Amino acid sequence: MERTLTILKPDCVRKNLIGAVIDKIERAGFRVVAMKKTRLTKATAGEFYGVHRERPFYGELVEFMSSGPCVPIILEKDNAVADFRKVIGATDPAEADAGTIRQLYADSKGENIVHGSDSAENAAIEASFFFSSEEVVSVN
Ligand code: DAT
Ligand code: MG
Repeated sequence: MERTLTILKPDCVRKNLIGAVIDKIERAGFRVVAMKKTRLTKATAGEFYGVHRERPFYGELVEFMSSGPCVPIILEKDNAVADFRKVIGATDPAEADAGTIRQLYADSKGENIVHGSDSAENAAIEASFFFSSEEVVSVN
C-alpha cells in the first residue's frame, strides 16, 4: 500500500464539488485515511508550494490557495501516487485526458481543483504538513 496527499483546492470547495470529487476518487479505488477542512494563510500556502518559489506563477498560486477553505486528504492505494496523477489529469485542464477530475471540473491551469503529490517521499512530507499522527487512521 502507498499513500498520496491531495488537496481539494478553494475552487473545488467554492463550486460545491467536494462530494463529486471524493466520489470519483473512491470509485477509482482509493481509501481515505485522513481528511479535514481548513484554510491556508498566505504564509502556509507559500511554504507548502515552496519548491515553486522562483516560478512566475508563485504569487498567483499563493493568493489562490489562501483564498478560501480547502480539504486536504491522505489517500491509500497500491501505486497511489502515480495512479492518483492519472485520475486528476494534466496540470492544465485543456490538456487533461477525458474523464479526469481536472478535465471535468477545472477552469484553468492556475485553478485546477485538486493537488496530487508527485512522489511517495513528498506525499509523506505533505501529509505531515496537514495531519498529526493521531489524525491518520489506517483503513484496517
Ligand atoms: P501539479 O499540480 O499538476 O503537480 P505543478 O506542481 O507543476 O502542477 O504546479 C503546482 C500548481 O501551480 C498547479 O497545480 C497550478 C499552479 N501552476 C503550475 N503551472 C502554472 C502556470 N503555468 N500558470 C499558473 N499556475 C500554474
Ligand atoms: Mg506538483
